[in-house]
Amino acid sequence: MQTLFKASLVEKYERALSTGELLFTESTVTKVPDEGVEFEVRFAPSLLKKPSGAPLLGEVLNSIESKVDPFAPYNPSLFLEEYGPYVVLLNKYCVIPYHILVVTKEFEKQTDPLFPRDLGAVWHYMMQIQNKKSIAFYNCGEASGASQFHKHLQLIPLADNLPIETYLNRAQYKRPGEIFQFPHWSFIHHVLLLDPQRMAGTDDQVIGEYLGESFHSLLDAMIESLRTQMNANALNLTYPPSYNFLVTPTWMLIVPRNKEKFEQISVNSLGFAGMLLVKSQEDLEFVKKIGVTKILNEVAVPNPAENPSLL
Ligand code: B4P
Repeated sequence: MQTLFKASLVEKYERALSTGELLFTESTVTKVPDEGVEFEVRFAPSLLKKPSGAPLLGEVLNSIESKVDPFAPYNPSLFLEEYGPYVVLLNKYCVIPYHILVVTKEFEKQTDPLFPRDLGAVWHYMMQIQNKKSIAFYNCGEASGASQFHKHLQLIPLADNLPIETYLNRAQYKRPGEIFQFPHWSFIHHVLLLDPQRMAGTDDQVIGEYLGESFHSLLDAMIESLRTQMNANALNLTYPPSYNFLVTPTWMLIVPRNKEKFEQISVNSLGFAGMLLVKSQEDLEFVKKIGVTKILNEVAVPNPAENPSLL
C-alpha cells in the first residue's frame, strides 16, 4: 500500500509537471543563523509571476458566492486519490517536490478548527509518504498566510530536519503532552511532544483521535493566552483568531497570528518551522538584515507573560 501510493505520487507528479498542469518553481536556500537556529530562507524568484491568492474577507465572501474555488472542482491532472471525506491533490504551485494537499470533498471553511478525522487523514499520508520525515501544516484564518478558503491541510516530504527542531531537541526531557514554549520566542506559541506509544498503532482513526485531542489542548492553551492578551487591550485581535498549526510524527506547534506579513515578507506555517519563502533578491537581503526571529515576532502576537507592561 505504502509503495503503491508513493509510486502513484511520483508518476502523477511527473506527468502533471511534463504537461504544465503542475508548476514547480526552482529555488535556492540560504541559511540565516539567528537565536541558535539555522533558519532556511528559500529564494524563488519565478514565484513573483504566480497569481497572488491571498484574499481579504470581503473577497472571500465574493469568491464563495461566485464559486471560485481551485479545489472544487479540482484540476483532474492534480488528483491523486480519495480518502474517506477527502481528496488528495498535488499542489499546483510547489517549491518542494511532492507537496500534496488533503482537501475536504464537501466545502468546509479554512477558518474551521481541525477535527480528529482531518488529523487522521493527514497522518495516513505522512506514513504513506515518508515514515519519519514530513511535516503537515494548516494555515487557518485571514492573517495566517492562507490564500484559499476551502479547508485543506498541506503535507511536505522533507530531506532533512527542520530548522526549528534545534529547539525541540533541547526539549526532549519534556513529558509527551506537556505544553511548553521555546525560551527564544517572546510571542504566543504552544508546543507539545507526541507520545510515541500512542502513535505506534496503525489505525488512522485511533491516531486521529489522539492527534485531535492534542490539537485541541494546544488550541485551548492558545485561546487562553489570547484572552489574557486581549484583556490587556494591547492589540485588536479578530475572532475567530488566525493561527498556524504544524504537526510532524513527533511534535505539534500552534502560533496565533496578528498579521499576514511584515513589510513585504509573507509568513505562513512553514515560517514557524524555520522556513521562509522570498520572491526577490531585495526581500532576501531584507530578511538577512532584519533576522527571521524579528519577522516571526512581528507577525505573531506578543506574549503578555514576556511583556509584563502589557498586563
Ligand atoms: P494556503 O494555505 O492557502 O497558502 P500557502 O501555502 O501560503 O500558499 P499561497 O497560495 O499563499 O502561495 P505562496 O506564493 O505563498 O495554501 C493553498 C495551497 O493550494 C498552496 O499550496 C497553493 O500552491 C495550492 N494551490 C493553489 N491553487 C491550486 C490549484 N488550482 N490546484 C492545486 N493546488 C493549488 O507560496 C507558493 C507555494 O510555496 C505554496 O505551495 C506554499 O505552500 C509554498 N511555500 C511557502 N513557503 C514555503 C517554504 N518556506 N518552503 C517551501 N514551500 C513553501
